[in-house]
Amino acid sequence: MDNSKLEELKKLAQESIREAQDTNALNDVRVRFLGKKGEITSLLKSMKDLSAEEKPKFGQLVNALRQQVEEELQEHMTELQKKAREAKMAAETIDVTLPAKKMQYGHAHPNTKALEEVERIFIGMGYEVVEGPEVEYDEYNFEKLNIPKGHPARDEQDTFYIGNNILLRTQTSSVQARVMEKGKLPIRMICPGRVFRSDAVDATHSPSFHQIEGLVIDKHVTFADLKGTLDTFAKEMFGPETKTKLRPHHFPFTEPSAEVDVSCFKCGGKGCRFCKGEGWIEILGCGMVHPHVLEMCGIDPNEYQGFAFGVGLERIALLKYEIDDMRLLYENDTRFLNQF
Ligand code: 2U9
Repeated sequence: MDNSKLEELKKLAQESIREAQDTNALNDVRVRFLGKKGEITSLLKSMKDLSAEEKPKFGQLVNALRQQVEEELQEHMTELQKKAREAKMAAETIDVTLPAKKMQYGHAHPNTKALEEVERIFIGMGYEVVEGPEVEYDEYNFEKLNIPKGHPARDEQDTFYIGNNILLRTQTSSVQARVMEKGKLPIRMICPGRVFRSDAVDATHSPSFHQIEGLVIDKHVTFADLKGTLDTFAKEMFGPETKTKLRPHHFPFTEPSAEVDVSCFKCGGKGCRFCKGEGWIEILGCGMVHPHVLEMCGIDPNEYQGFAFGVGLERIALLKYEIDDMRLLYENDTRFLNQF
């Protein structure tokens, strides 16, 4: 092979290097000339056909060519990498003068707001807020609350059983039974929390909802104390004009028991769409703690009396915020939640 052929190959390699626009194209050029089957590599392989005196000279020339192409490839590669880096940096430029993204402030769920309001009112009357387990023993959820096995109230409060004696609590009264059993008296507390029942979902029912139950145990506690407490609560919660009315009722854990209605805070009691023309809205249940419940929780009913009450948190939230479907409280649709 004469020198002009080597010269031609050099020019071709240099031209190919110059034309390569990116690192991939340049790698192809490297393979084409310096790869295992590359054009310069093949030259070295063909040396075996040369005479002994031609070999060293030709070898020197091809090696020089190889080295030069190698250097130019490296040089162009560095240049292309620099350009690629600069292009990437330019594309990623952060304009610090742009206005910031608008902050989205969240807020408390209507259930939480209603709960905080109820807690505020009772804390103001000297009550403690106590929480307890959602997975509960049958003993605390039913037995100690005067609902033995076979009692019809168990049908109304059917729930998910984890074992024979362990279930998802149907009422937060189980927490109160636990506190009573500890024996520290007097007691003045409310228990807010999630409860579970085998109920189908509709506008006013859910298999999981929240209760707030209250309990007061002391010496000389009367039904008048219960009435006064709930009347104070209703006035604070729904406005100072609110009146309360007790209707006799039955609960297994209280005797006597009552349901409490408040005068409609929309129409003041005249009757409107909100109170379905009644003038009154039912909000809670209450009563004097049954002596048998006191006994089962280790308290002497001859020395101590108590009253208890229970309210559905969702019911309060629906009334307070004039929401007509309980399902809205659980769907977490921001178009709904943003209105509160
Ligand atoms: C003990 C003894 C008695 C709690 C009470 C009610 C009446 C009541 C319901 C209202 C609607 C719950 O959310 S709801 O389903 N509750 O009517 N609850 S008296 O009585 C107790 C609690 C604890 C030891």
